[in-house]
Amino acid sequence: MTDEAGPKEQTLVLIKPDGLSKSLTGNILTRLSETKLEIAAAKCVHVSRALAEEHYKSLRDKPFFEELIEYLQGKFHSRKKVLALVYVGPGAIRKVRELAGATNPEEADAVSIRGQYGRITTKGVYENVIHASSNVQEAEREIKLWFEPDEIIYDLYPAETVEVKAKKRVWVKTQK
Ligand code: IDP
Ligand code: MG
Repeated sequence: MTDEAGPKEQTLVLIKPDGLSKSLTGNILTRLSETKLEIAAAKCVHVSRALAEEHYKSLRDKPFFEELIEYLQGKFHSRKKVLALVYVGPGAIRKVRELAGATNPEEADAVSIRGQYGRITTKGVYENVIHASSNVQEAEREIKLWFEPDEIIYDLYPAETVEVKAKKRVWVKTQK
């Protein structure tokens, strides 16, 4: 449950499958902690094709789109998942983008996260270990795509309670 008013700015961060497969999670989170932003949500996600396509829908017409979708789904890596996080705080979008570095890891500042850890594959995919929202509108769209309201510790956007009738998996009760 959330009970506090949301902070001023928020951004979606994804540690992509290459970051997880290369055991870079700790390093990347340490770099992100330099921003002094706060983590307001975090979870591991098995990325469906539909989620990957929706996330990158603005790139649908690019020649690298198919590889990009497969990359985000972890098809090229041992860890077929991403770590999704919401960072909140003043200037969150700009601060994380700066730390992430340029999209092309070979053009990224050498000490940025993508400069340090990214690469271009022989297939031409930019494996740049991290996603970061690029502006306020994209941050809102992406955070709402990856997280439900109660998975975030702040009320970042207006939410409502609706009645749903749905099946869900629960833990099997074991006898003690
Ligand atoms: P961004 O991640 O820096 O915001 P976008 O243009 O939104 O960059 O592209 C999304 C992702 O698509 C990039 O992070 C990268 O993995 C991949 N990508 C972007 N441009 C290219 C390209 O020209 N060739 C191969 N992959 C690309
Ligand atoms: Mg982008």
